Amino acid sequence: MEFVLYEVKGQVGIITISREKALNALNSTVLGELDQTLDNVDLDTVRCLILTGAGEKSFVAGADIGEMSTLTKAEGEAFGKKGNDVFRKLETFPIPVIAAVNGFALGGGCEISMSCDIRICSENAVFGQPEVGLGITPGFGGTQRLARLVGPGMAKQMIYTARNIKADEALRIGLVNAVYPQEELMAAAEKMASGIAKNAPIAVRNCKKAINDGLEADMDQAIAIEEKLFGDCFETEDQKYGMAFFLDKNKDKVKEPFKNV
Ligand code: DAK
Repeated sequence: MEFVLYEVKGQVGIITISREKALNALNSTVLGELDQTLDNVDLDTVRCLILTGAGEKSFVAGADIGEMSTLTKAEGEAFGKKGNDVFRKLETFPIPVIAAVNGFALGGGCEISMSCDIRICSENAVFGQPEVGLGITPGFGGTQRLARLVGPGMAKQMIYTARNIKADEALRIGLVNAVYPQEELMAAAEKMASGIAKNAPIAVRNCKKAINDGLEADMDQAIAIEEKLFGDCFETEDQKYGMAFFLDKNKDKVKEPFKNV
C-alpha cells in the first residue's frame, strides 16, 4: 500500500496513515487503502486496533483540500460516501479501535478520530472542525459525532467558530481520554490496547456493540440490546472459564489467556 501501514504486535494491530508530506491528509487513495486494511485484519488473532498518523506533527490534517477543490457535486457526494463508509466501518468494527492522535486532527482528521472507540493524544495535538471557513460543512460525520461526544453546545461552538483547540482543552471537554508527551503516546496506546486484548474477546466485542447500538436507541430498547448481548456471552468458553476461575479458591492458580471462540 502507498499510504497506509499495518503492523501486528501480539494481539494488537497498528494502522498508520503515512502521507507525511501532506500531513497525512485523506485523499481517495488513503480512504481506499484504509478500507482494504480493515478488511484484511485477522480477527482470529487481533483483538484491538490502534489508529495513528506518521511523524510527530500530524495525525490527519483533514480531507485532502487539493483533491476536493475541483470536485463536482456528484464527485463530492461520491467522495463523502467513500469517507463515510470507511469511518462507519471503523466505528462498527467488531473490535475496539483506539485513536492515538499524534498532532493535528483537523476536519476529517478530527472526524476519523471520533469514529474510533477511544481517543488519546500527544501534548502537541490540535483538534478542530475548520470546514465552515472553507465554505463547507463537516462531511465525515463531524456534526453528528462531535455533538454526541462533547454535547451540542460545545460542538456547535467548535463547528460554528472553526476554532482549533489544543490537547488540554480537548481533555477538559472530554474529546480525549488522556494526554501524553509525544514520545510516550504509542507506548500508552499499546498498553491500553494490550489491556483490552487480554479480556474475554466475545464480551469486549459485545460491550462495543451494546454501547454503540444502545446510544442509537431509547432506554427501553437500549436495555433490551444489552440483555441480548449479555445473554450471548453465556455458554461461551470464556464465560465458563472466567467465572470458574473467580469461584476457584486456589489463590496460586494463574489465569489462562481467554480464548477466541
Ligand atoms: N489537504 C491537503 N494538503 C494539506 C492539508 C489538507 N487538509 N493539510 C496540510 N496539507 C499540506 C500543505 O498543503 C503542505 O503541502 P506543501 O505546500 O508542502 O506541498 C503540507 O501539507 C504541510 O502543510 P503546511 O505547510 O500548511 O504546514 P503548517 O505547519 O504551516 O500548517 C496546518 C499546518 C495543519 C495548520 C495547515 O496545514 C492547515 O491548516 N491545513 C489544513 C487543515 C484543514 O483545514 N483541514 C480540514 C480540511 S476540510 C465531505 C467529506 C469530508 C470533508 C468535507 C466534505 N463530503 C461529504 C464531501 C472534510 C473536510 C475537511 O477535512
